[in-house]
Amino acid sequence: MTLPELTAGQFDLVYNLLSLAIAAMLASFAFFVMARQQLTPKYRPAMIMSSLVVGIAAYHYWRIFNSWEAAYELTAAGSYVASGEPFNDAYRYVDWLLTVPLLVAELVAVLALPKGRRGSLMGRLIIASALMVGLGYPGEVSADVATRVIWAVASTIPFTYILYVLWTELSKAAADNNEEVKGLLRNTKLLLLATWGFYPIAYAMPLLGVGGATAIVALQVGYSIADITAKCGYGVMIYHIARAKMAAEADAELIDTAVAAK
Ligand SMILES: *C/C=C(C)/C=C/C=C(C)/C=C/C1=C(C)CCCC1(C)C
Repeated sequence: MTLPELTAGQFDLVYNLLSLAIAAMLASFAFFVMARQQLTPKYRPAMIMSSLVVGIAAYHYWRIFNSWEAAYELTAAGSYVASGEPFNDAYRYVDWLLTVPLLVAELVAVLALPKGRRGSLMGRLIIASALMVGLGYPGEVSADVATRVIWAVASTIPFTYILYVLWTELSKAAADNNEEVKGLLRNTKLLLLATWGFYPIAYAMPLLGVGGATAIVALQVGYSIADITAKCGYGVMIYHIARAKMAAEADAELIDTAVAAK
């Protein structure tokens, strides 16, 4: 893709958001590492995966940020033009290829399903995640509208499958839990739909008749905001689910002990 000329405001908006994303990922990494110690062993794998997700993303955002800076140069007139160095969009897709399966696994881990079910569920979801990201990439790097649409449609098939499976699993899991956990699981479903649904919308920007400069800015801003919410916000949500389930399990244990003592 050729890089369009940007106003200083447009260039800075992307620059500052990429920088914010690095800060958010690093802060979340510190939080998830410390939060793990507050959880019982059963829930720790979910927090370890949350830390891996934001750690991997912090590294990739740092690379994207440097690539953005190198791809543009300031003109005497105060606008930004392509420097001749390409802007590397592949970092994002490599990041998703690693972090999307981990995000899915994180949720399956916190639900603490029986071992057999968990294994087959994770296998199917990880394959679907890889397909979704892999099929989206050829369209992302193409400036041709038809190519962009075809790969988007192909990528939407595994995308719909993942959301459908996670949605039904979250609904099923809610049934065996108390009101607090139910509320958290419901909010997680909505968070998933809202954040994951944002990616195809950002992807579609260049198709919606939005012109060169606006399209690239909207795409970068959209993906960065979606990533911060889908990785940091979602990890915090998973932490709250684990805490609420631990509290419910501790209550159940107290009742068991009281009954046994009678
Ligand atoms: C942390 C990164 C996450 C959660 C990335 C999620 C990415 C998607 C849900 C991407 C979906 C896409 C489509 C459904 C169609 C168009 C191509 C994609 C890859 C943008």
